[in-house]
Amino acid sequence: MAEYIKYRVPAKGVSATKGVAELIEKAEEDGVKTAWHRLLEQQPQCAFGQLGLCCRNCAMGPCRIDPFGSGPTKGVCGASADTIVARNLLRMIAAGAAAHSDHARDVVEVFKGVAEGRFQYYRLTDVEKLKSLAEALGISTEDKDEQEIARELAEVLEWEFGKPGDEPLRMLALAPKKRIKVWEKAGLIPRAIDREICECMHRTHIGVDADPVSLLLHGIRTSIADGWSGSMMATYLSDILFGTPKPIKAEANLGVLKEDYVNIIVHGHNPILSTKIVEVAMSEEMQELAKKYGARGVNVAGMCCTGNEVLMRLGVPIAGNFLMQELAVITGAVEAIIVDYQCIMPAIVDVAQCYHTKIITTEPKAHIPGAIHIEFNAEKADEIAKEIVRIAIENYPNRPRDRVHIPKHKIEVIAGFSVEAILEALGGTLEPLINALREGTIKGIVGIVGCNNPKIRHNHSHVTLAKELIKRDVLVVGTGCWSIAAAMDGLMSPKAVDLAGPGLRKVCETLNIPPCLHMGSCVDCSRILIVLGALADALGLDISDLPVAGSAPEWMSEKAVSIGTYFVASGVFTHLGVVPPVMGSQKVAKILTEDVEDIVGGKFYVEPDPVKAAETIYNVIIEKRKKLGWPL
Ligand code: XCC
Ligand code: SF4
Repeated sequence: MAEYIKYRVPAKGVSATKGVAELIEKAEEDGVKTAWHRLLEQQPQCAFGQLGLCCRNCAMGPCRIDPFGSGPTKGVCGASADTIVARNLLRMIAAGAAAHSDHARDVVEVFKGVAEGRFQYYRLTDVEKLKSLAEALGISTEDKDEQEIARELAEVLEWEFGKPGDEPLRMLALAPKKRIKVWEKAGLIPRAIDREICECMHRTHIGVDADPVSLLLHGIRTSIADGWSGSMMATYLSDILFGTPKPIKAEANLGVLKEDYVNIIVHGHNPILSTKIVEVAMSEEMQELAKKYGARGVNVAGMCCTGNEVLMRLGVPIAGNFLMQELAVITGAVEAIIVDYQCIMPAIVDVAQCYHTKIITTEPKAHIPGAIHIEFNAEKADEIAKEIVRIAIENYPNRPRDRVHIPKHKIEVIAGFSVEAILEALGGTLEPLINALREGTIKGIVGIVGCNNPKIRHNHSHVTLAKELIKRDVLVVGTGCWSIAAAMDGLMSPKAVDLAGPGLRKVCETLNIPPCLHMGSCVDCSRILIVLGALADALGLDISDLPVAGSAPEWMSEKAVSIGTYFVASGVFTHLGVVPPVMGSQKVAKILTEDVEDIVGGKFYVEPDPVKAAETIYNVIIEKRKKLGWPL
């Protein structure tokens, strides 16, 4: 079903990642549209929407505020630009926090099933971590076996979502005391995760909260519930179930697809499914079955964050990040893409119709018309995974051999830098890192996270920002699609130390780590929070005093809005490379980029140019060092 391509994409300039341009060209030859093509068709995009000035929260609307002041200044209900912009942003935070936390809920459910002995295909892998989390939450572990501890922990964590009353979230026990004080003072302590998200929806209903300040403060509270509880739980429990990541070698970019193998891609976010697919696909039985169908075996590769999950723990190669999901199909060499949820473009089903790729959805809450739906459940995990892998293998003979093109590019990546792994690299204590920071061998640490966005050059801001920072002796850590971009650019290979400044280089060589550390998937931004908290505690400081910053240079998802907000809430100076839809209200823009700092010690900073952003971020780090009296 080739489509008429009205607007061609200038393929050469579109991406900083090797192999992307040639596949966009192939797409056009094959008559297939990608996100880049559809973005062109969307032009001009609605300016009211870009400014955040459009409201359709009730049926008296939709209402739009004229940014130039000559048209309406209020919606039908009287809502001002400030109210509308703040309400829209709050809904974005709510959706992002909901996505992370509902993912966490799914992991908690499996964890609970394992604790109760109901799910034979999963087990408690990292018992140390289980115990340390239980103890941190005040659950005594003495004289209890691991199942018992897990059962008690599961119960506490389940209540995080919907517990009644005003007691703070239990997971906040992992946050530094100084931070808690800041949040207490500002009335930002989240109660239950679902409650905060629900309250976002309530406050933004017509005729409830009209004050941008109180709306945004609730957004901050909701994001804290996401970062320090929802996402944090997803990370901790995934580690307990599947093992805490350790440095592991793998490969990145579309060149990890193999010409004469059955290629399966796992895409989405939840490791509960993807880990099983990998295990089953790698089994003797499935490898043999693939041979029967004329392939040399089965090859599994990851995409987006579930790709990060299996890369970090199992060394599964990663084929690409968000904007490369369609390109993977366009190679013509992928038998199946198996998805769970989040960041799955419905378009992959359309693209797949032009090739032979089967798109298999697995989640009751994520169906895509035109895909094969095989519902996953933890009780029958292995059987279902086998059924899915078999479909992929049986599809191998249908590969359109004359239309296969796998770009040659792939590169070595060292992933798996969990907090525990970083500590181990440091010899068991934070001391060497603290000394390096204090002496100025490393000037600071920046966490770069987030998506791709076809509005800007694919992966260019991700890698440029990272390179600009490491050459200034700033250690870069990160997650999500950033980490895949950095991996594909070679920034996570030991050779990347050549790009680091002399101080960072020395540290990396001593510790045998790359200058950019892969800390995992989107929910693993929580690992960054833990590192920041531990550094602050060890130094007797608050996170907002540390020479650190955050960045989402190419963000697009609502989850990224929630992450950015909880970084700010945690006291971090946070850069956004894509302008958020708040410019329709000077007041909201000022609160987010200035005033909020007085309340939580962090703030947003918007700069599309990654080189300029690096300079500003570096200057902020230097300012923080000055205040601490550390050498510059
Ligand atoms: Fe999605 Fe996590 Fe964004 Fe990538 S980075 S596009 S959210 S996969 Ni989180
Ligand atoms: Fe318009 Fe107010 Fe309804 Fe929004 S809530 S659509 S601004 S009337």
